[in-house]
Amino acid sequence: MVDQTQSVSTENPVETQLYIAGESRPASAKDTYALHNPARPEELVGYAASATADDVDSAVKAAHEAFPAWAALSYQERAAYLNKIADFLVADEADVKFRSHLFCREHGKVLKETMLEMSRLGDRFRLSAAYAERLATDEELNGPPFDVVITRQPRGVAALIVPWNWPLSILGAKLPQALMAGNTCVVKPAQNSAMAPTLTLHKIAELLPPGVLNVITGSSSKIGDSLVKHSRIRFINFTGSVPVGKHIMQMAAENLTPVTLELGGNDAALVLEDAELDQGAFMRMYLGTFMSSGQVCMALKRLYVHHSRYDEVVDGLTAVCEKMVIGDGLLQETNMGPVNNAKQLSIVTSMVAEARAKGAEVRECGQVPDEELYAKGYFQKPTLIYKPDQSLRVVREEQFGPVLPIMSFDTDAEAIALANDSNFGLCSSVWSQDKERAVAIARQLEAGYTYLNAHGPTAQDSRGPFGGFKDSGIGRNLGYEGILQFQEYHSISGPQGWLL
Ligand code: TAP
Repeated sequence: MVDQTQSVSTENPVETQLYIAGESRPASAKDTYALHNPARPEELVGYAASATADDVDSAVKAAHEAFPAWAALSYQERAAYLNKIADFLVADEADVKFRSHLFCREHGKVLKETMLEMSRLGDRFRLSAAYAERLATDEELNGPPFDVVITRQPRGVAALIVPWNWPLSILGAKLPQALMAGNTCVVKPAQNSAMAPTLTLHKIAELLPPGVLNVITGSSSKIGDSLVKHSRIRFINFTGSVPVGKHIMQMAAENLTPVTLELGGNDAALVLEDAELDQGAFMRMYLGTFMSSGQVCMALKRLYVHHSRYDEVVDGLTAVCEKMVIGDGLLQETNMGPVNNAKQLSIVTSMVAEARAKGAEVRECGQVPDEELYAKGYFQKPTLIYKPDQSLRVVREEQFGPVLPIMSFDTDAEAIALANDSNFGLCSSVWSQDKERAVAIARQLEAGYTYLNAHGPTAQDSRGPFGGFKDSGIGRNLGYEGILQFQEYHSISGPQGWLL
């Protein structure tokens, strides 16, 4: 187990284990893999356990055995567990500091964001618990011909698969909901940001009956399919890329296991000619785009501005980007850290290179206090691409990095068509001072969530179901609906007067 009193430093690499059947344990083959700091790729941060297919089987069996007792609890009883977890997650200041520093060093994001993710996870536990009374109420239909009670039951063992980019917030969009619904869980964090999420999951699991929450880490190529195809898995909730989402759906088809898939996005923001464009608006655009170095599924990824306001938006947003300090996320003055890994960085830089080669104007903004660090780490400055052709990859594909193409439009109808001209449909935003016009446009956008005069994680309300149209996925997380996905409907009907 990790000694929480030690500092997170190169001399003290952290080591995280699996959590199965109420116990922290090494992988059965005793294997681990190393994680490095994306700001300083040569710097070792620690080792995570590298699970085997046998470990997956043990985790699923433990969850299966714990299921009947957990499912038999009332919603109020499960809500009490969830509220206790929410309190406990932030109770120990030294431990929160330890986990957020570790998170920062293994992931690259700035410290403020790691703290935001930690508190958001607790908030989402509390929110799920608050639905206890509503969940306990069955729907009733009076006859004739029959009286019907529509009840719901938990599905069983749920596999929760989490990506590296916003692992704690995303965990908060599926784990509390799965538990509240009465499921037991096996969670698989992503390889590239496994340790802080795993330590956080261990804390949560310790507060639950053994087997209710199990955690496996390691390479998806070794354990992914064993988890997804396991015959005792009754539901899969996956967040990640489109190709892996499709693969999981194919694997799940073997057992007809239902899936929720939250995949990528290529969110459009539409700035109308009547938008209020003050400093606050430019700051919200900046955060909506560049938070977590743009590695956010719901980030603003295509900015469409009415031609009459185009120069104003370019000037305002460029000015904000120029002030940002790029560097080590652990330093107070840093506004934006590195991209999480070399592969992601090369995807981003190749899109920028293509835009340059095809004649688009590219501006890399921001201040770099430590050029040596910048040269070695996986960094990309906040990058704005002015009026790129709509056919460029940086417009058509998800960048998942700190790059934003800015285009113009003439009419509302053109703006709506441009926003919807994408394989993705996760989020979108409309910026206007006319609320009726903004809402009317929002209703025509093919997206699971539309923000008004804002965009991205800081503008999101966790009570609204979240997920996407088209390639952005299937199903919804968060909100009341996010709990219902973890349950099966069960109708009970009888002669009039029997049930109601
Ligand atoms: P992926 O490569 O798809 O990985 C996501 C998770 O799936 C990781 O835990 C990964 O484990 C696991 N995985 C990979 N192959 C698997 C398999 N065969 N069976 C079971 N699990 C498997 O995505 P990523 O690179 O981590 O994240 C970036 C992508 O996720 C972006 O496209 C982004 O848009 C999307 N994303 C979407 C959302 C929403 S809400 N729609 C939110 C965040 C991210 P390993 O790490 O071991 O490979």
